[in-house]
Amino acid sequence: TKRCKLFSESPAERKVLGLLEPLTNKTFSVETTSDKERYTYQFQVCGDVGKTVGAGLVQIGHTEKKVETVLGLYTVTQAIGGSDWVMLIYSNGTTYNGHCSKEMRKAIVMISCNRGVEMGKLEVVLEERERDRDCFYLFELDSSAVCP
Ligand code: M6P
Repeated sequence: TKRCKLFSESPAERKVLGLLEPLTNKTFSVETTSDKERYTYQFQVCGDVGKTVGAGLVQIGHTEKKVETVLGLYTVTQAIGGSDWVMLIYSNGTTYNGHCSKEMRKAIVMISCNRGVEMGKLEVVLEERERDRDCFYLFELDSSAVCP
């Protein structure tokens, strides 16, 4: 997790991030199959996915061009930890063209304690884009790494 750059470095936040060490060096992938658009999402804890250096979470379209959109950079990370969960936030993704006042995309990954799995499956929860600012993509992942 050393490769993650915290938005605002603090010892407590660095410690929270350290909990995720067992999840590093692995690319988590998930495909969505909504009737309108299909996407593959790729995620790494403090590591690169896709073509953009620094991208920790990307969305790849299923069209011929395979358009790749950065949802967040691990070089702009926030980590918030609770008793049995860690919320990992990557900011400064590709800017929206028509939503959210054209701000940069942001990805939130909610990692929850599950003693039964070391690394669970990445799941897409939702994309919130119907607001002026602070839009986000939300994902979930289960892992024993964040268990108390
Ligand atoms: C793509 C995807 C969607 C996103 C949309 C936003 O289709 O990344 O997840 O909601 O772009 O479109 P725009 O940039 O026009 O606001």
